[in-house]
Amino acid sequence: MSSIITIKSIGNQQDLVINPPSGGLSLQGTIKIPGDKSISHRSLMLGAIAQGETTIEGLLLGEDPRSTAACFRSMGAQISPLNSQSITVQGVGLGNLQEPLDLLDAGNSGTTMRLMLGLLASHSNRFFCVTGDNSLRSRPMSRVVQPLQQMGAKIWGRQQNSLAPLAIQGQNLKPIHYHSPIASAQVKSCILLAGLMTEGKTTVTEPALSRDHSERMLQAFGANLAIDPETHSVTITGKPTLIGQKVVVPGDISSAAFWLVAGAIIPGSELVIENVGINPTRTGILEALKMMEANISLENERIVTGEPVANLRVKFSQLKACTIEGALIPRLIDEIPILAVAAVCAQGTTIIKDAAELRVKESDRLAVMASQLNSMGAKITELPDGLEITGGTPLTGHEVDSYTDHRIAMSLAIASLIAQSSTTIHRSEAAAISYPEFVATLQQLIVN
Ligand code: SPQ
Repeated sequence: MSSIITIKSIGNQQDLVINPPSGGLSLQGTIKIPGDKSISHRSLMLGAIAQGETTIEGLLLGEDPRSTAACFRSMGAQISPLNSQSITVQGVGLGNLQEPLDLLDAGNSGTTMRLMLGLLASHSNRFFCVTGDNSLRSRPMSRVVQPLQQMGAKIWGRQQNSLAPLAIQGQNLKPIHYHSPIASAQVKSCILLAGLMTEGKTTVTEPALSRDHSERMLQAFGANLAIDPETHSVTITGKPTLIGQKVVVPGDISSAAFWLVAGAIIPGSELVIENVGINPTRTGILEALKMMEANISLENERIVTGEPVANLRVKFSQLKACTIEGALIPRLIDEIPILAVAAVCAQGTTIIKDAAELRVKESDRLAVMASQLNSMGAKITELPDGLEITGGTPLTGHEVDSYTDHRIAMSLAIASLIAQSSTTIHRSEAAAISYPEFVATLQQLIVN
């Protein structure tokens, strides 16, 4: 490691120290990024409940998919060790998940817990207990427990069955039409997975379109879905035969986002990020950065097993403030922490609103980004549902904390690259949830 980047281990925790040279640095190079986290979870889950073998190329080897794999192994699916880019899953067949002998531990992963709940609640005559780490045990589960209860599910937990640990007595469920108050792929996917096991047609309508990886993959595995794009509604017909598939996981645009912003804000930078998933339900980050006048181009656009993919080239340019709101929010929800870093470097005042969901992620991402970037000299005012960021003030190195949130850890690392002195990011090991190679890639790209 160069003297610009140092890692200090304290027990299980890591401090990442970033000390940019006085003359500044730039980032240059061509990189690959890890597999898409959302698609990785879904490929493991659908592989586990399908008949026969599923092969997965490019699975994210991060902590969150490891939690999903461990849960489904303990319910009978055979999943090869997550130590290579090529994984095989021998599925148990729809309805055949076994009752696990112990707790199902979703770790830090909201996707694992919420999607899995739809499957567990609909496996009759079996009992399950699900839990997670400190962060996940404080995240709201009522958003999936309530619709599942409307289908007839029996679920118990703390605070009116809204917090994990949750106990589930599986039932034969009845189909419903659920109008979700929030645009959430986890809510939508949970209900669709419960609908898989339920006789008849189960429909979910959401106020704006959330990521549609579940819909795409369910159809590829043989489920019968009807999608109405005008009303943001999806209907699943229960009890299909699901057959194992070959899945190729594209690179995660949420991980690419750190490099898109780094390349855009650090003078002299030019980066090519290969094989990035550009599913339109995920490309809000590209639209937001375009509004900010970032210099980003898409190259070699193609379709890989049903998902659009491209190489992304980014070059430094002076960014301008913009407003990010409305239906764009669900299409860039996980990129708002790193967009806040972009806004700190933009001319003018950027407004982010309609993003109250960020308060119930792995951390309260609005409060944490505002407090941590302000401690480095940024001018950010927290709004109830967003942030108001006045750009153009130089950042100074400081001690900051990830609050054990992977996206915060990596966003603060990118902010540290433009600070005028050394920054220490406490609990930076959180990055391994979605991007284990983040620091190594950063190291590879630095030119000074
Ligand atoms: O899985 P988890 O912990 O909820 O992860 C996050 C993330 O930042 O990686 C959110 F904290 O991503 C969610 C995302 O915010 C992953 C996801 C999915 O795969 O379905 C959907 C989004 O959440 P939601 O609540 O909007 O459905």
